[in-house]
Amino acid sequence: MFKPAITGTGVFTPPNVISNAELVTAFNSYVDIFNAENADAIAAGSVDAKAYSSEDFIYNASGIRQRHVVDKTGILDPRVMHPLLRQRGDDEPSLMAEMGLDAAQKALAQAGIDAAQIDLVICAASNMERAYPAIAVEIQSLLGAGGFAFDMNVACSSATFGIQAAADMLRSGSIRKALVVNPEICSAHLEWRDRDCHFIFGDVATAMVIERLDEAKGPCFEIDSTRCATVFSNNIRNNNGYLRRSRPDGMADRRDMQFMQNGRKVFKEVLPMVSDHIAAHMEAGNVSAGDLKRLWLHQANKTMNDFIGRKVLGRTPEPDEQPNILQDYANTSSAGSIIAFSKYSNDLKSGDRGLICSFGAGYSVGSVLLTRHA
Ligand code: CO8
Repeated sequence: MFKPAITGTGVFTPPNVISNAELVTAFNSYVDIFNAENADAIAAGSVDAKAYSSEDFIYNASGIRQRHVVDKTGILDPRVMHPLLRQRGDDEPSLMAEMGLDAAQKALAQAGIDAAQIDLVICAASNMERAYPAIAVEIQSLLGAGGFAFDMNVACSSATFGIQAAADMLRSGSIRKALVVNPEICSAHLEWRDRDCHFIFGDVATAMVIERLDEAKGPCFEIDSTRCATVFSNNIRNNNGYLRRSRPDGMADRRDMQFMQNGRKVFKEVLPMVSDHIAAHMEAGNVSAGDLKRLWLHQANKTMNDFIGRKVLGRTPEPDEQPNILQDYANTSSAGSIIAFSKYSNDLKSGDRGLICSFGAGYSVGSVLLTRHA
């Protein structure tokens, strides 16, 4: 058995930023247009008037101040309300592959290895821009990596489930060096016309190099253990899919073809699931709260993270013990905890322990216990 370690991380951050103020201005213009165009139906009671969004609500409910997106012009145009992305030819890199490639190259540079040494690429994300060929195989080809590649989707938990898959293959010896890549174009499957969720998501890509600990060239994090769990729930759902065309109203602009959630229920049901999951993982790994120097949690909601941090540590965490990035990036699905890990891990000392935990649709929860080697 070989010991796996995360030896490099990379983050691709799209340059376009949408502040809460810009988002709410665009949304409220859309509401004015919608209510004016449907004035008769609203007066007759057959259509509900839409209500304004609010900056205060967004920040207080979620902790989000802004989000990065691949296109902001379409999202902020009240007559469009979705990103405008050009159609790419089949001989051009796909957008997910392009974003993933940028993050992967940064991770490889940090690990100090060449792409040709990689023998597994996993593209782990909450949505794939096409069914096949796998985005991971395209990234493998663009990088010049060897071995094999595949896509996997466990929504917000994709990255931690990807770490477990790669770490287990590395332990058994079936692979030697892996890249887990998480390109998340959340803006393209978010319903920007729904005030309950229009503020939640942003776009980003993250990547991690996972190698044998004894082959690490510099400081790294040994993967001590991983733990994944799923419980079926309809409270976070997207019904888009390849059967759409075959249904009577197949191509209609249906709300359920974008991200839908019952946020309150998710909040109430996922919190105990995550807290219990982490406690069981720590107990199995003989890790006490006092052993943990850092928590890199899924970045969906600040109040949720504050609660989980208190539960895990048994006290209110200091800000640097449980760093949040969601104020700058919003929820970036599987990439969120990895952005936090990438940006807030280099200061840890040899022997320090930490835990990555992601959670979301499925429901799904994945945790990774790490030890720093400096
Ligand atoms: N402005 C003003 N008022 C608003 C707004 C708004 N923008 N939105 C809602 N309100 C109103 C509501 O209508 C409601 O009014 P009323 O009380 O009159 O009915 C009131 O404010 C309170 O609304 P909520 O109960 O919805 O507010 P919450 O306090 O619950 O906050 C949150 C909403 C922030 C969504 C919160 O519930 C939350 O964060 N829940 C957890 C969600 C979560 O973690 N989900 C994980 C999803 S991510 C995932 O799994 C990946 C999926 C795949 C990626 C998809 C990419 C697109």
